Amino acid sequence: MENKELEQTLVLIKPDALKNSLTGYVLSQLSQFHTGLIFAGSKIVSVSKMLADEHYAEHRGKVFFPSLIEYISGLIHFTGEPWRRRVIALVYQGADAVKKVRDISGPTNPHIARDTRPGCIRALGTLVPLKDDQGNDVGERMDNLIHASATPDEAEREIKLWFKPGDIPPAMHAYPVDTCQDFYYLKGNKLSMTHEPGSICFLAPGNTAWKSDLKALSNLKDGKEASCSLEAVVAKHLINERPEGSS
Ligand code: 3AN
Repeated sequence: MENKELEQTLVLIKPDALKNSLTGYVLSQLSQFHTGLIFAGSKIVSVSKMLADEHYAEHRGKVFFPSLIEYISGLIHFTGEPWRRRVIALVYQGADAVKKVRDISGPTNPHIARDTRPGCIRALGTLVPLKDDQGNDVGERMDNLIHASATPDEAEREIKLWFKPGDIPPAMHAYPVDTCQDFYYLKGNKLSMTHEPGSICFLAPGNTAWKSDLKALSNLKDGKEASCSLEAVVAKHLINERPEGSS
């Protein structure tokens, strides 16, 4: 992003914030009056395993990863209420968007947030001990209410993961888009260029898509290395399209 005035960042208001009715508080803290930032996108998202896994890809294999995926998917805070399992995904835009929102969010660990930055949003979060099958402490889950992109590069990856270009007004697009020329289908977890029974068409000729996604798909279909995984391209196209687990 060359024009700093157009810098964008991703915010997720996570299930613990929704459960505790903190949405209004978070939006108020991030309002244009306080931050100078404006909305570029917003959506209520039922978070699939595919989306959660991709969002937190850097933490795969860590002891807290399974619990982190359950947390962002709403399974922890809305166990018996699947219809309430959502996050609010937002794109904010403006000068120094990433740093401004990170500052107001505060440190990742809510206890450290309380100690070092009282008043920041994550100071209202909680730490939950994680146990193994024998009941031994193996770590903790950080229920910290809000996700905020850590760097402009991370913001680009995350915004493209959660939002299609069509979710954001064209004049606010921060990353190049292009028109899709092919049909792309998902069959199971495989990419296919032709329709087969049970396959899902996630992009069709004429659709607007992130240019980097189209490049990645073109490479993946040719068996070449791509800048991101198939799941990172597909997940956003399946948001709110069908219940988790159905094909
Ligand atoms: P941040 O959300 O501040 O950018 P990341 O990206 O390092 O922090 O971590 C993403 C999420 O993973 C955090 N919000 C937190 O819920 C969880 N997490 C990160 N590090 C740990 C850890 N050491 N123990 C437990 N959970 C963690």
